[in-house]
Amino acid sequence: MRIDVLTIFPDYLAPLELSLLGKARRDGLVDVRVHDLRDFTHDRHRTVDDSPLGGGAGMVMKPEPWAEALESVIAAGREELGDDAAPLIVFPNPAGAPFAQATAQSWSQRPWLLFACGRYEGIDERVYEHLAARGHELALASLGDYVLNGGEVAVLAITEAVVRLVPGVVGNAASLVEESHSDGLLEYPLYTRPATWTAPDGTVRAVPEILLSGDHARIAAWRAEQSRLRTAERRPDLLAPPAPGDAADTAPAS
Ligand code: 6GU
Repeated sequence: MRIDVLTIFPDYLAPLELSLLGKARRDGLVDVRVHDLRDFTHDRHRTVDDSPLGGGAGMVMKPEPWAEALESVIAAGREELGDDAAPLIVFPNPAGAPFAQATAQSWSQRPWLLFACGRYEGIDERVYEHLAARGHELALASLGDYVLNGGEVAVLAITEAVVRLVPGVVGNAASLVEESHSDGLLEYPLYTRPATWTAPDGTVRAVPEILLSGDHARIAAWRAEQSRLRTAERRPDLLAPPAPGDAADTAPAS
């Protein structure tokens, strides 16, 4: 999988070198390239923003550097991946569709993701229009209902969620099946040895007895029930059927 990231803060993406993601890169499973948007400006101050037309607070990212940068990154990618290669261009944006495990599953099967990190109030709308008119596939993705200063932290989160689903990245594929959200529910509680643990305050805490029974069918049923109870308690929205016309009633954005 090829991943390009366009940002005015390339250093923000340094954690992509670490841990599971860094290993996936070294193993040749993902090829990550981070690009500085300011390299596609032509003025002395390397300007990427300007005040909003029509007035209002904050700054808006100018269309010229974005169009030039995206075109350049796509051309460079095609040199390596072939002329027919086409990225999914992802704009992390609090006004986007919610990024969820189903989105991560879908994107993990893509050969090429291109993340475009906006800052300030956002990117000039004509950049999206231009890309769509040129036949590019765009996705606006949000991490949740709160505002970050820019897309970089979202790219770290989205990339980690996506890359760990790429075959070969997580050693034990079975661990991806049982985790929270993979079946639409929260994960059941987990325990390890010692089966009877004396906490620092002297309280003796034993694991649920069924886990020591060796009865795998009953353990599976107990875990399924725990998942359901936990989901009902913490995330009832995951159990409620979506109302007709809700965003969650339609297929997730690819
Ligand atoms: Cl993807 N971007 C920004 N700037 N803020 C966010 C977000 C994304 N998701 C939640 N808040």
